[in-house]
Amino acid sequence: MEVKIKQVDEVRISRYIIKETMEDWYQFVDSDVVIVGAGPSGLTAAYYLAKAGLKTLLFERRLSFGGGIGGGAMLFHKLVIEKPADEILREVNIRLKEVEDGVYIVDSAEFMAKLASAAIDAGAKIIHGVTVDDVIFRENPLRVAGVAVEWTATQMASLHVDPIFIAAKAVVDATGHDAEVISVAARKIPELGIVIPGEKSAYSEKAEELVVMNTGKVAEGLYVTGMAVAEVKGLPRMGPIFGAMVLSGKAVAEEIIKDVLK
Ligand code: 48F
Repeated sequence: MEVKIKQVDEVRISRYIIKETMEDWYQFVDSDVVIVGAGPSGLTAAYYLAKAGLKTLLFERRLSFGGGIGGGAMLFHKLVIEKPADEILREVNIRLKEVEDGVYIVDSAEFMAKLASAAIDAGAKIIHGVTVDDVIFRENPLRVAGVAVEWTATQMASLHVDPIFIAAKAVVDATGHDAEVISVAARKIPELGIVIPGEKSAYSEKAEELVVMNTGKVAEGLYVTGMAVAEVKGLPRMGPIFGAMVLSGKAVAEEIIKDVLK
């Protein structure tokens, strides 16, 4: 097959990549919202926040989307979603199979891809390979004012490299079971008065509602969503049913939209 391909030399390839990357970092160094973690709750929050017009930056430690979605249940590639979370999935064109009244099965690859795509299309900036390892705080009033970030690769190599900082009006811990951001804030800023009881064992029916009900602000400027809620509020886990994750992502977005735009 004969094909005429535009010729681009290595210097131009490198220059374009460096320039465009730095423009993104420069623009987002002062964001409305920083979300930590591209699992189901973080991606859903990013979608609704960006859709509301907030400058939304999401950092994901890995080079992939979806957090726990991709692993499904014991690597089986289907997950359970229940009413009313199905409305959020339908909004981003994820197909569902109803297996009983109000209970649906979703394909994990489709779930990850379409949720991430919707967040990006809404205007959220997602940067992979970056780990949030600390927060910025301010006094009078006491608040969380942003995050400290480092390349995941730098951390994995145990190199002693200082981070850079990103300012934000709201920081969202969507890091899943370990609630990494709030754990750091609780340890390093005791004045915030955050005590972390830790997640309880599985009780799926109860856990779904409890996680959504307890989603939201934990300190000025600091919010929690998804499984991090269970860790921070001492709630049971629920396993491979994901309704609460997307409902929690939407709930945290709604609270931040009110707080930031007031
Ligand atoms: O774990 P994860 O999917 O969090 P979630 O949105 O959803 C939980 C469910 O997947 C599942 C469950 C539901 O029943 O139990 O576990 O609460 O996604 C968390 C994402 O955050 C990234 C991590 O790689 C994952 O993709 N992450 C964690 N810590 C950091 C981080 C960090 N410090 N910096 C950047 N990314």
